Amino acid sequence: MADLKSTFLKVYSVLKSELLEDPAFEWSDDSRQWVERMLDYNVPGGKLNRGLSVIDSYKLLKEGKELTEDEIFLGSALGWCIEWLQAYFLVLDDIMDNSHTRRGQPCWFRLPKVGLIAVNDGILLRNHIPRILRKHFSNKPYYVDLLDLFNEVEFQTASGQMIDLITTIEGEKDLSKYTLSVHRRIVQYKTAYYSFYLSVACALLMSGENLDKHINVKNILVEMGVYFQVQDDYLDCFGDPETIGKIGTDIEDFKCSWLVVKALELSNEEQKKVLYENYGKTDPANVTKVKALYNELQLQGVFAEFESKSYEKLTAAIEAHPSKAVQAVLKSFLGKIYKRQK
Ligand code: DMA
Ligand code: MG
Ligand code: MG
Ligand code: MG
Repeated sequence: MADLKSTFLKVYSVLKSELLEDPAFEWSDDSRQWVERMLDYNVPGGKLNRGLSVIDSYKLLKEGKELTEDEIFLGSALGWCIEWLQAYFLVLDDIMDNSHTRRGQPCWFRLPKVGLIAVNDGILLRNHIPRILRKHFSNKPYYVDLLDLFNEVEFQTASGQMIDLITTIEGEKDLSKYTLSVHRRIVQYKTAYYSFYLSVACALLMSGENLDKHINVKNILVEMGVYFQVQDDYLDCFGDPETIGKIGTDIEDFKCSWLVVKALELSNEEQKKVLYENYGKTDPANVTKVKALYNELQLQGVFAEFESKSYEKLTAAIEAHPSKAVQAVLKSFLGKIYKRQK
């Protein structure tokens, strides 16, 4: 495992060097240095779960057959494309969510020299993906499917982000709109496709599979993604910022978080009034009142129950799948996130 990770990180250096060799930066060292610093700051510093899962999944699909060096490189390159996609979305997400820290350091746009240049950096990160794919996959029979997959998943994620953001528009804040079905729609789109389906879909394409034949796998992964984002919503309030590497902003941002949806469900009229008066305000005194209400409603326990129910349901769905290899892929994913603290 440690070995897989170090191989994976070596592939990052290769891909980075290739991107930095672009004629776009030929005339200026400053620009090359900017991109290098921007990549190092935003791409490799996360848990790398999504990226590593491509190789993991591919291995399981090959049912124990030793992978060639070429296969390891290609699987890693696809894994990095997912990490690049994630970096692109996070750089922009932190601006839009007005966040302060990410992965234990200030958000990229918070650096005094960066500011809103981060918007263009996000666009650059996004444009690196098709360059990596063209360089390493243009001779593969599944190249077009790969491009189509990344485009589709990017569209889904951006659509989820849009729904997440327009529910918080100033002057139209309305807690009565926040239901479990609105929450589900947001998180399915903003998180599940890119965080769960994409890695497995990449591994399936590399194995020569047709994605249209794996709708069931996709559905299970989307459910897992929804569960993962509920964990993210939970950790935003109840997680340890030191451990998760970011400081929560969902209450201040009036987000349609799983916690506020549950709180609305469980509140009496008086408690609802507290939510309506304090949710979505930046003043720490308001935030404290919302958190106190979450505690009063024992949302930690409600979440723990949701977590074990989700685990049971997902395990049952996985075990109903006809292929043992696919089961192994899905179980490995679930094992990585169950009861995660970060
Ligand atoms: C993030 O949702 C979704 C994407 C596509 C980046 P979020 O704002 O809850 O994420 P985080 O808690 O990491 O800022
Ligand atoms: Mg965010
Ligand atoms: Mg967000
Ligand atoms: Mg969050």
